[in-house]
Amino acid sequence: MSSFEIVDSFIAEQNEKARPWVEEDYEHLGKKLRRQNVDIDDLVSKAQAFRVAVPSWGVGTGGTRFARFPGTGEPRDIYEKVEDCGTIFKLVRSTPTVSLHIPWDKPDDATKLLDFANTRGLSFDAMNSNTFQDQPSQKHSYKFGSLTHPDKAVRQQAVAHNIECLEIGKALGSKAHTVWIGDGGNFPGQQHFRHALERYLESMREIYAALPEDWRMFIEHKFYEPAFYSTVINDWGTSYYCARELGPKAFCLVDLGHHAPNVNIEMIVARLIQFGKLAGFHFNDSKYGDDDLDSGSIKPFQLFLIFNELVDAELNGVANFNPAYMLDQSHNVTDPIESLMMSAVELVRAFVQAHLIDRSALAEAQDKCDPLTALSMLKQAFTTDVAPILAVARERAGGAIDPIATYRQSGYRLRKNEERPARKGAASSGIV
Ligand code: LRH
Ligand code: MN
Repeated sequence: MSSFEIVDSFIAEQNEKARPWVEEDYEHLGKKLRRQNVDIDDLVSKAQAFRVAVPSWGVGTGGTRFARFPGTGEPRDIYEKVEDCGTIFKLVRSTPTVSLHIPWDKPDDATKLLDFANTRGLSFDAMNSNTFQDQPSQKHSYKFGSLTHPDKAVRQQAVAHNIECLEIGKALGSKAHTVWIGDGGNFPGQQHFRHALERYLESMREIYAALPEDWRMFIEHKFYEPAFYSTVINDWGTSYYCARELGPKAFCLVDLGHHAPNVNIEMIVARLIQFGKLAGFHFNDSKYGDDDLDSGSIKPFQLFLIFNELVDAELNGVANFNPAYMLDQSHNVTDPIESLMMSAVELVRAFVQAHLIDRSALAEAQDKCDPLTALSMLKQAFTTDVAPILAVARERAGGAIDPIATYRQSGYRLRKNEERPARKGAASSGIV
């Protein structure tokens, strides 16, 4: 049975329905922006150039330790995950890369998988290792850690797994490797803080030595979970120290959900940009812990402020500034494809709004110690409805003016439900 896909003619047909409001709103916004000496078409080009990677583990339904409520037509293997990533890319046009997680996505035939992805206009972004779960055939358990485990044999096993990820990534054309470890302790005294970090660096130096010349290594910090008392790579400071220690190919990745509530993440971003060590992002949103909620769904102003720092660095030609943008979310109660599309749109929205900031007026207000004028420069941009720009950017790139409506109208999920009967013992494809 051939697998159903949304064809370009169907997207064009749906776009016809939405065209009247887009053209009217686009023209109106164009006039408004012209008064600010802003060329709306220039912003459309910027929106079209924006790119964010989709996490393979994001297209399956996620869950919590309490429960997972599987959706219909769930992807059952890496090919169906890539197929769904292809559908997202077809509709929103800003997600041409997929970030894989090993061993969840370990391909039997890397070349076959690469062809399958390329046929859908996709390529592979940063690889992700997994030493936070024990695999059935594994010799040593990661219960008490992986790259920082007191037992050298366990550390060596974790190092070997990361090097295997590099080999798979090389075959798939990836150019970066993300290392997040859950290593830490649940009790005071359980871990020697300094020794654990020394063991981390010893292990990471071996992985770094195996990194191909043109690759980057991304260190991902997280303040807690799965360890609930101490975490070895708990904050950006520790990550930055390690990236400096490891060398020029090591950088610090900022997962938005990996910070204590109310931490000023946009300031951490500014620091890592200034220090030339910003790897990029795992975008998501959260209210309490590492909730992995949809980007821009809880704190859209924070997302905008983060993009304000990124656009400022881009416009000022900061050296070494080449951040990798990825989504890292868990979709427990929505259709993952809809959530990922909406999240990708929210990132482009924040990016375009950050390009609307009158930066000379902002700098003047900052130099004149005029905080309210400074804030109003940001708020003016943040409160500008750029939806027409985002819609035109998608449409000019062959995508959908209204991705969610077009996706729902297509009946894609129902068709996948017919094509993807549940497989006995198939592992869940989302984060649980
Ligand atoms: C850890 C994390 C990490 C991934 C995992 C799926 O919380 O953010 O980036 O490996 O989620
Ligand atoms: Mn992450």
